[in-house]
Amino acid sequence: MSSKTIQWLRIAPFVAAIAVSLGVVTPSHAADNPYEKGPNPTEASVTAEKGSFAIAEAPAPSGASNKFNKGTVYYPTATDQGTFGAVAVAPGFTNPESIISWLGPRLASQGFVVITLETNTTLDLPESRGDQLLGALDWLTTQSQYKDRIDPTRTAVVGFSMGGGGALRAAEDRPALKATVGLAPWEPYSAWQKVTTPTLLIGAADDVIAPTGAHSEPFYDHLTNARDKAYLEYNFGNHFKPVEANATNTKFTLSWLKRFVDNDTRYDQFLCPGPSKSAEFQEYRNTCPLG
Ligand code: 9J3
Repeated sequence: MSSKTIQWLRIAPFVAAIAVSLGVVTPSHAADNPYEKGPNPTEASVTAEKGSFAIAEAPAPSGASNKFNKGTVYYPTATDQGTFGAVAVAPGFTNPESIISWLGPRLASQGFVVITLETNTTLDLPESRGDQLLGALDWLTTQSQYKDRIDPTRTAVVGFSMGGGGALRAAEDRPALKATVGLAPWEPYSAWQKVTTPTLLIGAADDVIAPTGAHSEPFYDHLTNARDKAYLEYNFGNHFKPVEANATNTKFTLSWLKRFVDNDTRYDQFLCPGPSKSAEFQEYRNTCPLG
């Protein structure tokens, strides 16, 4: 062995250590972001019916908490992936839980613990729905048998129609929420200046129950203190378009939750710059780049 080779062997471990500390060499696949879950997203993965995680579902029974009625919990079964963010989902006026049930498996299989709700009564107003969303998150993160799977500091709310108004009410009451999504949100009140949580709204041009000009659009305008916000409007479709189990609703809802509950910037590509006006979309307004 030449003396040059011996010299190299002596310093090699130090060179390697410096390379690792400079990030030149990645010792394992560990992500910089500890909250990041699942493989790199693609257009196919964000629009899919199922993500990469195996999930289980179980009832959140009536009587589990006096802060909400009951619902269903969907959760990734993996226990070697760290803790997951938690998401509560509420339906709208007169709706049973089933209208939003599709979001349970879609979101859970992408790496969230999700609770979908059957509201106290189907006639509850948005404020009550907001309280129920928060009550469900509190039960899920502190009392339920799923609590050890969850990071209680990373929670979000999603709602359809009066449930969407409820999601915004929840964000107004609890700034610690990491993300809010309103699907065809409905609420006569629209002074959302207190909301700081990043908020996504999805509306449809032919909605006469929660007309975008009276709900989503003023909501977007009045969310002046939201860290980030986005508004997607379908160019067609009635009140139920934003709660349809389709690729677009999945992509935007999932990407918003990934970006703000998991700090997962891999999903920025689906939100920013976002779609242009087209046959499908009347408009997309946003605060890109996302902060
Ligand atoms: O689906 C909804 O929650 C719409 C809200 C609504 O119809 O309010 C009427 C009182």
